[in-house]
Amino acid sequence: MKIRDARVIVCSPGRNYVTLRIETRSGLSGIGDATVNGREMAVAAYLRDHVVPTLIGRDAARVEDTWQYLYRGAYWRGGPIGMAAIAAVDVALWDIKAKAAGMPLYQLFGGASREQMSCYAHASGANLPELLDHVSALRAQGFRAIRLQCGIPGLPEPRDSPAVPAEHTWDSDAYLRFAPGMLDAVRCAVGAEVALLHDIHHRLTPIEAARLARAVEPLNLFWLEDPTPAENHEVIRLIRRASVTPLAIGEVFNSIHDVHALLREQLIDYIRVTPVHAGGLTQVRRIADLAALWQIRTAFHGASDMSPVTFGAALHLGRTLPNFGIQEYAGHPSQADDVFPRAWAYSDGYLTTGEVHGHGVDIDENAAARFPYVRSYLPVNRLADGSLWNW
Ligand code: KDG
Ligand code: MG
Repeated sequence: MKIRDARVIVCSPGRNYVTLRIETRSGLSGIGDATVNGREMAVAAYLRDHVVPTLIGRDAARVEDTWQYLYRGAYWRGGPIGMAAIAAVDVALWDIKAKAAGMPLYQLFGGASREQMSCYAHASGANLPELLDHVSALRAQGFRAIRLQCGIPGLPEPRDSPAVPAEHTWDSDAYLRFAPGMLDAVRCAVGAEVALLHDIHHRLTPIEAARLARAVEPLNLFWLEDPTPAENHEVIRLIRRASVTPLAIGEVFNSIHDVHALLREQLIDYIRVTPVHAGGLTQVRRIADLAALWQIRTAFHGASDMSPVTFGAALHLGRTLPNFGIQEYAGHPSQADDVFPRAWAYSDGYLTTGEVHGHGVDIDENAAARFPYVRSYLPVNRLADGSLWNW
């Protein structure tokens, strides 16, 4: 099963996605996602210029060896760009392996532990009434777990510009005055049984995060996410000592080495890595197994910049894991439906993999060509004094 060709497809059906297709001489092909939001062309170039030339003629069946070859062979290990490139190759090779075996991918990982994966949706609003309306709409679609994000009263409107990152204003004091009441208002509106989540997006100091986690304890949140910048794990100890509100961290991690201290010290309850940014299924399986030692469950990152291909991969893995927790599901732009035909589906609060061989997601390259790449950036945050903060 030698690799005949590999090509990178960059498209923008409502937002940018980078996809790698690998074709074998036997006629099988598989695809993987390499999207790094806001830095798409860097990973596309990494794949085109440095990875694809080394793949031609390799045995597509050697998934682990190819992972090691690209990881060790680069010498410069880790990082979002290199690991997303490895992930795209890895997921495409797993896709081919499962197609060659004539099986849906979850069968190669030991078979189903569950039939469907519970998931959470995103509710947001410029203000509390808008947020509550969004929550009601999601409840009507069957979601039983909802992430809550809300505009903070008194902060200026974001300054948008098409050419450079939008500039938002951040004020941790205003946020901390508002957030507990906002979460309480939703809890009162939906009752005790709906799982409520909130993402702090790396914006607080350790002591601020500890205060918030303690203040919202009576609300029985499903989790608080990314309370502080992700680089320093030691500060999570302070939050842990202050509160038993569950914590979810890890969407920006690329490596098993980024997670093991958090897992070993039981500083988190949910690990948020995703196949695309953490080196594909080969490494994320290892991370999930390591997490299981401390009863830490998975919550693979599933914002809309994770392409439908990453969802296919994540759901097949989630279907097998004993410590699957929940899958984030923020949805995709409707234009992506034509570009990425897929077997996975949402219904009544759950996601299913489907039974198509491989990971069940394909890319229609003609449809993709109708949506050329559009340069775009994530926003940045500034404090009132003009200095930069974490967005
Ligand atoms: O590209 C950045 C997004 O994926 C991120 O802002 C979404 O934090 C996020 C989440 O929890 O989905
Ligand atoms: Mg997040």
